[in-house]
Amino acid sequence: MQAVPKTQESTLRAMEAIVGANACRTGEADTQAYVTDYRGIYRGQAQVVVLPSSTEQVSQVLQWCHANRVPVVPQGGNTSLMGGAVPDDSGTAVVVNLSRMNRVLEVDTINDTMTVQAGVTLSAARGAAEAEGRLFPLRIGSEGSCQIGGNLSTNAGGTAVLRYGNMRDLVLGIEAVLPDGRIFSSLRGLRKDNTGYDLKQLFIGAEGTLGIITGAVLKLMPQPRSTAVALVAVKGPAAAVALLGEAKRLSGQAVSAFELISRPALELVLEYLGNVAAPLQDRHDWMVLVELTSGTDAESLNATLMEILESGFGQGLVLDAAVAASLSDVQTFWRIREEISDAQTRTGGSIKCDVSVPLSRIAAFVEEASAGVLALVPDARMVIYGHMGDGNVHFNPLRPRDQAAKDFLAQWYEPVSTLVDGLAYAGNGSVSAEHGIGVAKRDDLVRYKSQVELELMWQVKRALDPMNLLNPGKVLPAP
Ligand code: 2HG
Ligand code: ZN
Repeated sequence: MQAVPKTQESTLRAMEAIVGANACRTGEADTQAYVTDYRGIYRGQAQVVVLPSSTEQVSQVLQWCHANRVPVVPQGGNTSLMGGAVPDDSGTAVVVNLSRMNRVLEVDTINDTMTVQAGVTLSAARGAAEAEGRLFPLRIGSEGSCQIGGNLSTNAGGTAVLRYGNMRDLVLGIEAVLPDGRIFSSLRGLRKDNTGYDLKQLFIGAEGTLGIITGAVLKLMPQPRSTAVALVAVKGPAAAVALLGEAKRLSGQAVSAFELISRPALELVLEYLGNVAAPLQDRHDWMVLVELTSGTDAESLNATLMEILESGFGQGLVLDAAVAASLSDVQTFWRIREEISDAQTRTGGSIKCDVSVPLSRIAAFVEEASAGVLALVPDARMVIYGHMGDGNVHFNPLRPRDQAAKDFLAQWYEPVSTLVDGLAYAGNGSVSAEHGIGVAKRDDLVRYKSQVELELMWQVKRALDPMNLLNPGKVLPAP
């Protein structure tokens, strides 16, 4: 059923009555930050942006919008790369931004869980855990702005998935408000609970199309006692995968990150950062950032790292390595990795493919896709990097230096991403490993999902949101 917009005045009055006038934003200047994604690619409009301060308020907002058939766009830190958190340009939607629901409600150090409101930023959640000697292990570059509700809604991944899993693996309970305003709550923090369908999983990764997540119980881990990091030049993607195998064999569970970095990715980020020295003296085509963390002392962890590197050298997998000698080195190595995304945004003209394949196929995928793209665009800078340890790479060809971003990006869908995504799909992979679907990848669902999967997705959507009011137009293509 088509959403019928109310006039802004009546919507505004209703919203003010629920959340208070100071928690409503209208007009271009005051809503701009909420209707535009952070890269400035997706620009929409909203009748009003509301910033509720409680689950009860979110429930009342949704009840009103449901009764009046007003579409609702849930929003956390607005860091989606896929346009998933901003409204379309029809101006009919109410944006519900969760930023004011930013309280850590409880850290239970016996149960090793933390109960938070959805608007807590990832860095605040990590900080609250750390203050109690615990680790909340999700780690992504946008941690200062992204929020737990958004992390859950997109099933965020990042650099620690190899060891700790995606957001889906890190949550024990959630609270969510349904499209009609009813409150679903499973904030129990149980590691065992086989009482029928695990309904909370429906909302995780649904990108706000089935309900608005308002709170969560998260799993906590012990803080590692030691960390060892190295930037390692490897012979190629296949050598990187073999080195990962060695690292797992020699360190048990200690590998906490294994990030591939191509030479154009490193060159780009060093150019962007300006004042950071290259950790390795020579230039190499392929590198990996290896991190080990453990509950043992630093000395034995460093010895394990050296053993891995020596084995890699011995087998001809490793060409050179820079081992972090201090905390500041660790931070610099990570900064280099984390800033690659921003370096691309600043340069402009980056075709983004966020693909995953089984680890056994990742080297062949990277090699074939690189050769394929270079055959199409010989001067493209092959910015390829990311979470190789879990089978996910950001395969982001960048415009040649002398080509305008607009001209390069004209080749995004055809032929570049069709080729890259097609190879990933053919290798039993995914065309959106961790960034979700939003609007950017919506049409790809039709291309890469089976009829049965699409039908089931629509059946779930209709069961929970029969009027298609929650984040309409996101994830699911038109029925
Ligand atoms: C990362 O791993 C993020 O840095 C962003 O997932 C990747 O900008 C990108 O393509
Ligand atoms: Zn990533």
